[in-house]
Amino acid sequence: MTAYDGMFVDGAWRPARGTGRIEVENPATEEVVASVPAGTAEDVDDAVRAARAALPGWAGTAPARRGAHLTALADALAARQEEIAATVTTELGSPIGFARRVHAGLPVAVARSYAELAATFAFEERIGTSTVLHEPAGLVGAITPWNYPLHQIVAKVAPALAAGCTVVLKPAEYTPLTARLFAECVAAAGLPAGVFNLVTGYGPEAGQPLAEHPDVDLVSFTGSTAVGRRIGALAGGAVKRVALELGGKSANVILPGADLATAVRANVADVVRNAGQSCNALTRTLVHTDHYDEAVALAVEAVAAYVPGDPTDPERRLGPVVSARQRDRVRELLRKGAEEGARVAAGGAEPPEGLDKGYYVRPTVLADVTPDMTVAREEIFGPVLSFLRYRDTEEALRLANDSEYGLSGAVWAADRDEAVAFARRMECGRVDVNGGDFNILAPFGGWKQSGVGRELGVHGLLEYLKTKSLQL
Ligand code: TXE
Repeated sequence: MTAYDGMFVDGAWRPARGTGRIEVENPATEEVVASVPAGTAEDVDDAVRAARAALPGWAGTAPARRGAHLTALADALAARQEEIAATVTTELGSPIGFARRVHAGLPVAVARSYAELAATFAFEERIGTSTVLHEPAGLVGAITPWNYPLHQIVAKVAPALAAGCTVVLKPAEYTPLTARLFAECVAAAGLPAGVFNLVTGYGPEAGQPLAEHPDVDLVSFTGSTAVGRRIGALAGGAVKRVALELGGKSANVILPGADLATAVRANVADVVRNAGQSCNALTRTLVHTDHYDEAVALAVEAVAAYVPGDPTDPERRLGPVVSARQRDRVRELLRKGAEEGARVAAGGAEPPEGLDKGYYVRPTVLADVTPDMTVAREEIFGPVLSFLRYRDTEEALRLANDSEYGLSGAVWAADRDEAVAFARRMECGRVDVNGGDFNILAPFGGWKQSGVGRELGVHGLLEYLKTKSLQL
């Protein structure tokens, strides 16, 4: 067990103000593997002061030069990819293969995309007789969750730095070790002191003071809808910019004539990925009543291939969920689903066999789910698919859009034009048509209760800029 000290403030590790600690648990073994300081409002104050002092210099740095710094940061992250992957596996429980490819690999690509955008974006443009300036929004308070510990950080910090903002980050209490590695990469890349600062801590003690801080110009939050609403209210009261990336209950619509086996297998892979802890997971599968039984049978067959177990095994595709709390939450929702009449076609709330340690959940297929059931409405954040049936395409669309959330969705059809026409009518921020790759330059963000603002690509950059128009 390693006890880490310090907050990364003003370009160096400095002692925390308080004595509180966060214990970091390995969800596969239930062992405490490390501890980090639990920050308080005083640590947040120090970090905000450093970020404020660094702001004029960084905002005044030529964008191409900021881009060069981001390239150095991407290189530093790439150099430590293996260590990052191992750390994510230890504190999140992600299977190591997925951790290498996605948790460690994706952020490098995102950081590089912002290095390029910093150099190529038109920070000044002409609109008719006016010159429009896109200026840094200021000091950013970033609050991130644990489900993609590094990606969530980079998806906020990289565009903020590209825009010329300075940042104070409060990462999730479950995954502070990855955040510390990120800070070490910032230092290794030689970014100017104070441009990026890290305060580890719990939400109410460190996150809230950051969101409330009068010297923070913009709060960017990813996490639960409950906390997001609270942060949105705080920001609204202070007339402060805010970006919120919250939960989802995304629909996967399989239209009649689509390749059922491909669509169902892809759906299972999508929901089991990261043990179901993805905000854009396609957790509601909508199938025509004529193909419903076959689709459920295909899903039951597909989930059998995902055997939960040791995430350090390179062949493993399903590890534990992040915490005892998350496991209990998933199990409780599964119990509720069964109580409300859903049929457990595979998996279920009982612990998986042969695993006496670790926060494992069985990959689960729920059939006969109706739109009013809790499992069809609430985000479960576990490896659970809910199958709903529809009788015609209009009903499929109604069901797909019958959610308080609107983060993402998917549609499958034999005819691409039919799929695109359906996708255009879905109420969400992103739709995968017949599969579709994860494009890191396309905007990511929610409609309805899934949030406000966008991440990734140029839309993610605009979030961290404010405009001024000069009438000439
Ligand atoms: O989230 P929290 P939790 C969903 C998912 C999951 C549920 C609960 O359904 O089961 O949320 O997860 C910080 N002021 N998502 O409890 O608490 C906290 O320290 C300021 C979806 O872990 O919202 C952490 O850094 N900050 C999601 C961050 O908020 C506060 C990803 C997120 O934690 C705070 C994660 C406060 N009062 C969970 N309270 C997604 N959209 O991807 C907490 N925090």
